[in-house]
Amino acid sequence: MDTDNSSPRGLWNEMGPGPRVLGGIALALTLAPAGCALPPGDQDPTPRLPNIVLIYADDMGYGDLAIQNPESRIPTPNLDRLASEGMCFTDAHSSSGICTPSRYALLTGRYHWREFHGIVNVFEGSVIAPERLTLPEMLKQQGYVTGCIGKWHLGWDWDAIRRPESPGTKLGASPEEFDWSLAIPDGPLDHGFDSYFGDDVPNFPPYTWFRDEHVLAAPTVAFAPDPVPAEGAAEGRAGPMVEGWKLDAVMPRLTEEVVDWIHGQSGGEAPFFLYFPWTSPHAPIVPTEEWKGRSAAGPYGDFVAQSDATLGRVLEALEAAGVADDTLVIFTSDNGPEHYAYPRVRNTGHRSMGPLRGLKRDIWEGGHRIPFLARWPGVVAEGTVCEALVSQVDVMATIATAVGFELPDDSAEDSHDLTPLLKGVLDTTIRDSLVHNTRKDHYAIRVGDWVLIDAKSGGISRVPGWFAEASGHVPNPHEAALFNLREDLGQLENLFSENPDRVAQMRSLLQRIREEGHSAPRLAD
Ligand SMILES: [Ca+2]
Repeated sequence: MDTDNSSPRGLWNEMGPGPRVLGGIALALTLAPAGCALPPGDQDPTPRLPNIVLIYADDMGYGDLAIQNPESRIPTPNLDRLASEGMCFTDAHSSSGICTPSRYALLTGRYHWREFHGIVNVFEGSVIAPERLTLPEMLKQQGYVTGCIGKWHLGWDWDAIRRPESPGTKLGASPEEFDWSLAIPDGPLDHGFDSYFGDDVPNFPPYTWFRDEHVLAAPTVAFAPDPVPAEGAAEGRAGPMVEGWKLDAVMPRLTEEVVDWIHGQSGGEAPFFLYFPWTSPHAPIVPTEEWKGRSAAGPYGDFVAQSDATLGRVLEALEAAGVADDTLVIFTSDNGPEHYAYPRVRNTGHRSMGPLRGLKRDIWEGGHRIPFLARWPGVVAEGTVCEALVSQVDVMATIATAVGFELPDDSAEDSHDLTPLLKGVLDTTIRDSLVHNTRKDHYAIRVGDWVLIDAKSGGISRVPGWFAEASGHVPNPHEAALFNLREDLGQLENLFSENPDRVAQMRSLLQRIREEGHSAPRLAD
């Protein structure tokens, strides 16, 4: 087959002799963007654009997957299966060590720290500017049906439904402060999704279901956790709640909605994009009765095992709908595990952080090196392990290539195209650098095997003394820390003082990336 290799849509062919379906996709792209009917007589039997399912776990650690932690105490058969049927990236990173910034970067292909650092707090507005191109907006332009089911946590325009007489308090708002009958703007539907179902943030008010831009039921009472979590705190912020709201009903309901949504796409003309950000295993740690005791890692382990079963339901639904072979499934997590991971090591022997140093919030590896799996039948070879440095920021440019979309210069400014890796060219370097950041003025940069923590410590989460001692942590006598991750994945041996030239180069590169406003290869001067 002949396609124009000079066009972005021919890129798949330039990558060499991939599986045949790739050529089919490239041809389909060249001939007809998705959603455009071909003229009579020109009907092409080649496959349409792939469906895309992006599953985003919340606070799931690198060591929570049995396939990358041989000592895991949690059964994760469906994650294991997804990895065995696709590619497991072992050096993949979220943009931040916390929720909102990582989600922003995933859905825009841009480092969060170019815009902000913190999370969207209770009743705060959107962090996505109206003109910012998002992943679902890009896919809608290519004819996709786009759905978001789960944890949004990128903000809404709450002021639009706030009653005029409201005192305007954000924290602990009473139910009377809002007119719950009104549409809430600037949420998922204003940033590229055709539909939304979820509870926005599982531990923030309002504790109620959202369907598109409305709440399904007005919250009328003050939050009280039910059930009280068996591990960790509920972490539920004060505010309005629907009477009878059950924290352990959230993941089961989201799972049912996702299964129904996938079946609803069956036989549809357009390809679909489903973004399924889980509320688990983030606190409140609330496995259902059915899942209690199913792991050897306590209630958290049970919650992860239950979440793994949710993944199984998604994979089953794709098969039942007859689309599993035409669907790219990506599974990843927004940041490392919460601080309950430290006592869990002592109590159960399970290491949610695996071999990594640090947890959620940290710029140590444990804060942002996360599980990352991709299954794409006919494109990604089964059972592949990819050790290349990649980021969730790269999802946007990668999918742009898959769907034949040419990214404008003012979008996805930090996104690198992972297509060669997915196609099995594993010895290529896609990323020669990656910036890690959670808090303002607290950065690290990765170059090859080296990571420079450009601060006294990579830690933000408090480390219990017993854990630090058992792990061999020692105080850093220097102003920064340099590690060779190939030889020292646990980040224990600081090579800062022995490598002044390398440190200077890495600092200089970090400064340049921060100042230039972009790092994507396609935007290089
Ligand atoms: Ca999170």
